[in-house]
Amino acid sequence: MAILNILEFPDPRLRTVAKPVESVDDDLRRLIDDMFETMYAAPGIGLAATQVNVHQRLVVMDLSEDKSEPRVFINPEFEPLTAELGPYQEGCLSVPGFYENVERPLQVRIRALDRDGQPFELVAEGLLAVCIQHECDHLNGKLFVDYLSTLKRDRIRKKLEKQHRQHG
Ligand code: QAP
Ligand code: CO
Repeated sequence: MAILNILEFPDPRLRTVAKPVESVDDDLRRLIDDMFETMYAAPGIGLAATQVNVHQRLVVMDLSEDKSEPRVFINPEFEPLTAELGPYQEGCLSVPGFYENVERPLQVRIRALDRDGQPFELVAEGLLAVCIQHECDHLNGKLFVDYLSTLKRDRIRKKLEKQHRQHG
């Protein structure tokens, strides 16, 4: 297994729209394992392939406290089940050190393929609903900072650019 490099805002590669996975094979499962290792090492609770510069529609997630609930979403899609929005303080491995409230639909239906290529469906609310929407945004080249004011986003961008200049 390997720990992969995580792209950081404002890297333009984070704006790439990912392509659907065409075949759920051993190569893809190796990538999935590397993404879990990368996410657990960070540590994080969700990681989209876009963040490791692989532009395929693939997300890994583990919302447990003890790495006991790994979840894989291949070609994930969601539809809001309610018009009601709620705030959640989001962070992102690609925006390290910054956390801001984002409003999203509170309940969504998720459809995806699992690591064997089998379709599954689930209804999510709470952190799972927030996280899948945040990760699906990555696959479409979108970041949580895009929901903030230009002022807040520019402040975050400048601080991260300065850090990148200081230590590569
Ligand atoms: C996305 O985020 C998420 O700033 C996953 O210094 C987050 O795993 C969805 C992390 C919150 C919903 C709610 C962030 C690690 C991890 C940082 C993450 C940091 C170190 C973020
Ligand atoms: Co993120």
